[in-house]
This record gives sequence, structure tokens and C-alpha cells, in this order.
Amino acid sequence: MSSTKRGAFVVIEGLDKSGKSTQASLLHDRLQDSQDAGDTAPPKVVLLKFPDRTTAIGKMIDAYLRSESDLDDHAIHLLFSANRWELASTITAYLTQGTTVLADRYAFSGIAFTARKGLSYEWCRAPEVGLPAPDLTLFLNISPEVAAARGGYGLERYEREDVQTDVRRVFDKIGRAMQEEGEGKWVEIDAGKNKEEVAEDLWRAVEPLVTGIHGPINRLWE
Ligand code: FDM
Ligand code: MG
Repeated sequence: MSSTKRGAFVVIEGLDKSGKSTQASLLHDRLQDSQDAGDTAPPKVVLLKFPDRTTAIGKMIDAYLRSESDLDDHAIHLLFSANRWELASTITAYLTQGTTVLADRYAFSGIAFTARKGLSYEWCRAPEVGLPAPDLTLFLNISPEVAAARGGYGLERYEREDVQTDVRRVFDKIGRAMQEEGEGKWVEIDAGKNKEEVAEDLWRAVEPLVTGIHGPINRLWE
């Protein structure tokens, strides 16, 4: 049997105020330091962020989130999904060459934020089918009370308590479905603890994957 390993694909999802981006960046640095890669390519780990606001599609998403444009709920949903598809081959290439890929948000945010508007779960999921599937999804959970205690929301669309409450409900449904369907591992992390403790819990979940994974890259819901 071949001993060739590919990189692991790890997604960090979570509610607003859960410290998602901070933790993603800490995890990135820790993964980077975990193996002495030397100066040779390929990189040990890359951190992607969705939405990726730098692409042409990402700029349309950014304008929408800052309420500089209005778009039909279906149209913006498909743009978020297209923003992942335009990076799908990049993700696959990284994984194949042995690089660990970390993503700050992914298809699950896509489903959660649109389904809460009343569009059906199945419709929201459809454009995500076939994307590179994470080997592990870390869901940073935080109670509405702790989130509120961390201070106010920003000014972007969706940065409102009623939206966050609905989104949390859809995330719960996605987590249950992922566990029932056996679609890769979905691990809930208590993000209400302090920064160092959360980082340690994340590391415990990720460390077994650091040395790479045997087997093909899976596709979401296929
Ligand atoms: N969001 C994010 C979506 O509505 N759909 C998606 O597919 C993704 C990836 O965009 F409110 C929402 C979630 C959040 C907003 O995300 C911007 P960041 O992480 O704050 O940039
Ligand atoms: Mg935000």
C-alpha cells in the first residue's frame, strides 16, 4: 500500500463573537511551528477565509455585506457558494501536495445564514454539494449571554442579535445532520472559555491530523 499522505482540510465555523478568526490564526501559527518544515515548498499550512473578499465575486459579496448593494437572497447565496468554488481547485491542489488547509468559515456558514432567511435547507445546500469536504469541522459555540457580554456587534449586515439567534439554530441542525450522515467529523468546542483554553481544546482536536491523511479528498454530500 502506498504511504503517500495528503494534507488535512480543517474548517473552523462558529457564531459571531466566538473568537473564530483569532483562534484560526493561533491554530495556523501553531501548525506552522509544529513541524520544522525548513524553507522548502510546499508550505505546511495555509489559512483561507470565506468569504474571500479579494476576488471579483468577493468584492460583490463585500459590497452586499456593507449594505452598499442589495441583492436577491438567492443571488447572494449563489455568490457566496461561487466564492468557494473559485477556490476549490486551489484547496485540492494544496491538500494533494501535503499542505494542511485551514478555512475560517465554509459551506456551513453559507447554509446557516441563508436558511435563516426562510429559504429551504435543501435549496441552500445544493450548490455546496461536491466541494472539497473538510476532514474535521470545529464549531466554536458560545452562549448568547456570553456573546452579549463580549460587547456590541459591528455594522455589517447580519451583525444583529436576532440574526445570530436564528443562525445558531440552523448551525445546530447542520451539526446534527453532519453527525448522523457521518460526513466528516463535526466537533463542538466551548468558545466561552478563555482564549488560551479554547486554543488548547482546538489543538487537541487537530493534532492527530497534523501529520497528514491517507485516502482521497472527500466531496461534500456526494
Ligand atoms: N456568510 C459567510 C454568509 O452569509 N454566507 C457564507 O457562505 C459565508 C462564508 O458573511 F455574517 C456571512 C457570515 C458573516 C458574513 O463573514 C461575513 P466574516 O467572517 O465576518 O467576514
Ligand atoms: Mg464579520
